[in-house]
Amino acid sequence: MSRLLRSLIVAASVCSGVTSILAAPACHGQVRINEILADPASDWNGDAATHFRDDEWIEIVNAGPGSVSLDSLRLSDASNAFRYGFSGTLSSGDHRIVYGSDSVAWESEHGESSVGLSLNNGGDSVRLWQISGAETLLVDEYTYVSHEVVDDRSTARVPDGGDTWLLFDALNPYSGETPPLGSGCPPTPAESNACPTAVESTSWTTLKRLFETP
Ligand SMILES: [Ca+2]
Ligand SMILES: [Ca+2]
Ligand SMILES: [Ca+2]
Repeated sequence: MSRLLRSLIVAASVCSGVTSILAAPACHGQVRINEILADPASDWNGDAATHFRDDEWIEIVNAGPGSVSLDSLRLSDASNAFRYGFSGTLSSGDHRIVYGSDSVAWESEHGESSVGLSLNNGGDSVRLWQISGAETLLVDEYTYVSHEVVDDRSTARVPDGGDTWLLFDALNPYSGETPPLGSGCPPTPAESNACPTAVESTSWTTLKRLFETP
C-alpha cells in the first residue's frame, strides 16, 4: 500500500470516527482549507511589490468548537512536497493566512528550495496534512480548476468551513456557469468569507436553471 493511500485511509478513519486504524493524538478535521488565491496580480502580502510567488496565499479556518494546536499541520500542493509548517494555536472561528513569502521563509529555514506555495495557475490541489508519529494524515484537500485561477480571483468556502465553494471575484468577475460560480465579492484574506450577495446570486442562478429550456 502506498504511503499516500495509507494516509488517506487513516485520515478518513480517524476523522470520521467510524473506525480508527491507527491512533492519532487529535483529529484536526475541524481545521479546513478556507480560501485560496493562486494567481496574484496585487501586493497581497504588503511588502510593496507584486510577485507571482510571494503574493499567493492560502487561508485556513478553525471551524470546530475548541482551540486547536497547529504545530503538526503542513501544507502542500499536488506534488505532496511540504511548502509550509504551521505553529501556534488557532481559536474557534479564527483564521490563519499563509503567503507565498511565508512559505519561502519556511522552506529556507528547512533547507528546501524556495519555490513558495507553488500553486499552479492551470489547476492544482491544496492539501492540509497532519504529522502524527510516523504517519502523515490528510486533514483536508481542495482541487481547483483553471477558471478559479485568474488574476486576483480567490476561491473560498461559504460560509467559513462550509462545503460550498464560490469565487470571490470582485477584482476579476466571472460570468460563466461552471462551478464554483462567481459571487461578486472581494477576496477576504485572514478574514471571514463574508459575502452578502453570495446566497442571493447562487439562488438566482439556481432559479434561472429551473426555467431554462433543455
Ligand atoms: Ca507582495
Ligand atoms: Ca500561481
Ligand atoms: Ca477569508
